[in-house]
Amino acid sequence: MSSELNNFSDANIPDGSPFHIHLVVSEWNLDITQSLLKGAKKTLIEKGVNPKNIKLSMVPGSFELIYGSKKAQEENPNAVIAIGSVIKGETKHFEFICNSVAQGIKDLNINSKVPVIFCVLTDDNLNQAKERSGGKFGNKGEEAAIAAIKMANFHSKQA
Ligand code: DLZ
Repeated sequence: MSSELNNFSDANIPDGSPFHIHLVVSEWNLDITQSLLKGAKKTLIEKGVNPKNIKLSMVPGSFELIYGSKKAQEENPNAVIAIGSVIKGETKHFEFICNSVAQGIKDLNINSKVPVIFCVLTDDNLNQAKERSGGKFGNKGEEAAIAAIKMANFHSKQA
């Protein structure tokens, strides 16, 4: 879980064994999202989550992470992780997708008790995406897994 720019504390990570985590993964830029998924799953299991309690749903692109995460919330897991990779092109599509996904996932967090973790890379180019999905800046999927366990624990204490 190391990254030069990692601001998460490794300390006080709760035991993941009670938790059910639902991963929603975009197929767009699949090499990147598969690496993020691998990092997230590995970390969840290392922190005690039972592999049987990790559910995976695929969606076509990052824009669909909003709907996919909403459907995942309805199954009442302890947390959802939305995994995507948006890479800047020559048009404004990048801004529309990034803003929509960030806003959409923010809205899901406001409107449901089930936390949704934002694991969507928004990079200028493929190299930047590689650096953050298992390269020199670590794997943001691993960080998302830690965030999911911490938020699942937070939720269980509020209930
Ligand atoms: C259309 C599109 C483009 C141009 N770029 C990306 C991208 O970099 N990453 C990503 O996850 N998805 C992209 N998409 C697809 C949209 O997210 C969405 O799947 C389509 O617009 C259909 O709603």
